[in-house]
Amino acid sequence: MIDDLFAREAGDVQWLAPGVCLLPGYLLPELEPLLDALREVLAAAPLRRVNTPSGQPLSVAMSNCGALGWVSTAQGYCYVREDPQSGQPWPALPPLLQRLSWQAAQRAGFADFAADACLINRYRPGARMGLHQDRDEADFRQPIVSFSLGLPATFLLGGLQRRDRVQRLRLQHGDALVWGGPARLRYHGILPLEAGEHPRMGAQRINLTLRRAAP
Ligand code: MD6
Ligand code: FE
Repeated sequence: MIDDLFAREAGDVQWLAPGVCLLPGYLLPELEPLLDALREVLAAAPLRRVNTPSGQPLSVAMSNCGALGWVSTAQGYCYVREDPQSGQPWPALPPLLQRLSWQAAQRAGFADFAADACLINRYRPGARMGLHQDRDEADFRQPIVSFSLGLPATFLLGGLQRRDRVQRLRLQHGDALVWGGPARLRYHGILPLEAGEHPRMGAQRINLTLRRAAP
């Protein structure tokens, strides 16, 4: 246990592929303040089910915080300043999330990451995310920082072409994944969440993806 904590404080970094860096348990030392901040954000901008531009319901419920929020509209995917559900600006990015994402990027070798958008995804058992690329941001030199909370999930790490071979990676409660450089446009997804009950988070997985959306 002591070794385990020490490894975390020392900043465990695992390179899984060029540009893909896992920080196991990264969030755990600041978990409770992070959950407090998340609760406040979701009170102002509740999670909601959205449809793809073609009208298919996504199995994941979503919300956002930060200056920009990622939304799906009949015209396609884009970043917008206001929550379409309330007509109000998205809740501000909590300073703790700003710092945690900056620091995770720094540890992975990306200096000066300044997130302006945080997409919040909630998976219940059975929910999944099909293979996709993240390509709605202005500058692909900026990485994406992804935080996982609650039930474990299997992350699919594909290549730059949809048909490329897919590797599997397990994401656990408290993990950070930094994704950038040569990996920035790799296809990826999440397998259907297995049923379970997480001791702190219940029967769900929450993923926060922090991005620099504007130039
Ligand atoms: C998820 N994540 O982990 C979905 N995208 O639930 C993503 O789609 C994602 O984790 C880009 C970079 C990291 C990610
Ligand atoms: Fe993605």
